[in-house]
Amino acid sequence: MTDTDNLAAAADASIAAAIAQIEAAADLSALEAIRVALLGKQGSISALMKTLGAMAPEERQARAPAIQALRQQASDAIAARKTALEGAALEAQLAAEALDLTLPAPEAPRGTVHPVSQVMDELAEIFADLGFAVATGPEIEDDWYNFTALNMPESHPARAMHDTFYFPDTAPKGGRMLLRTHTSPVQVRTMLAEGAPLRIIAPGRVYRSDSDATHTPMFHQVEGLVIDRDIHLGHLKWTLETFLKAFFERDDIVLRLRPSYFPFTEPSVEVDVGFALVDGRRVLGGSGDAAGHGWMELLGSGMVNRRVIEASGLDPDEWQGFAFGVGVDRLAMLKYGMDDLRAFFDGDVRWLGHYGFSAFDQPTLSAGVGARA
Ligand code: 2U9
Repeated sequence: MTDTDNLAAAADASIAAAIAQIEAAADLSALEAIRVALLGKQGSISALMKTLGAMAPEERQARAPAIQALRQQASDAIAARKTALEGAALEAQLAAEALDLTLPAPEAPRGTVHPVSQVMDELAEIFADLGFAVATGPEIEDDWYNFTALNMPESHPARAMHDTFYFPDTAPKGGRMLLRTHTSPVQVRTMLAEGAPLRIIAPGRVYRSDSDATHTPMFHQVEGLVIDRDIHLGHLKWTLETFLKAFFERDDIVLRLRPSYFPFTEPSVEVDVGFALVDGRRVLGGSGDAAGHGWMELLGSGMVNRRVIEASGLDPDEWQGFAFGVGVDRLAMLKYGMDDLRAFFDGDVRWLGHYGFSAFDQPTLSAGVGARA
């Protein structure tokens, strides 16, 4: 017998063993290991194929069909085993993931969306329609962003009026760390990061050391900021009117602007909304000057002080803007008829069950932002 005869005989014997091994492969990775051992670059059948190259042409002609048949047999057996294993794996998965469609539906979820979250979603929806993006920032601030950049230097009396919660640590810029007393530092950060023009609202939690029936140490604000060229008070009034009409879903909302003072705006205006007394309850709408009507202070606003524009990295001769601020909790109470602010933060599931919203009630302008299903 020649060397090749020996090799072929050995191969014949081992192919039977190999096929037995293939058929016994328990899973796809065991099968792959066998494939590599037989048909891989260093595999035994590949080695046999290489012997063909060294043979004389007549011998090669004689031997080649058997060797190629061997390779074919092995690869057919591997393919067949692979199909069988994959089928079994799928069957097992289907059996494990079977759903019993005759089971009763799970109990409806009982969680609700807190009115503050609902109102924040409504605000985002209304202002998105006016081209405003939502901006957020840290609740732990340093006094430069919270005060100094907003035209309240160290000695400014307004700082004392904010009842600030200070941390014992010192801020990176040397000032003090604090819990933000308003969301205004978000606008400063956004102007510094993005420049102008800009249209943003900044909703979020703010903190003041103040606690009674109408004040909680943490509450929610939304502030708005528009920075562009040639912005004036008319833009401010139109924007607030459009926002409040959409939010309260009434076309007869009337605003009254009164001169006021805030360090970060100049001129500053407080905004009152007209209401009617209906059965002793205040219902927003109509002029506050009509008989049986009155004015309710709702928002603070004004043209952004040029010193604030400067501190935020912009040229106040080129860029102007208006800003406003309003309490989100207050907006929620007015719109949804809640009378005790403290209940907002009690986490009482009965209150949430009563005043909360379904997660499926996404506010949309087309359906009325506060529509309940
Ligand atoms: C920048 C410039 C100006 C935001 C403003 C008010 C007026 C205001 C109060 C309303 C009720 C706070 O929640 S509240 O107690 N807010 O009166 N806020 S103007 O002015 C800004 C903000 C950021 C850069």
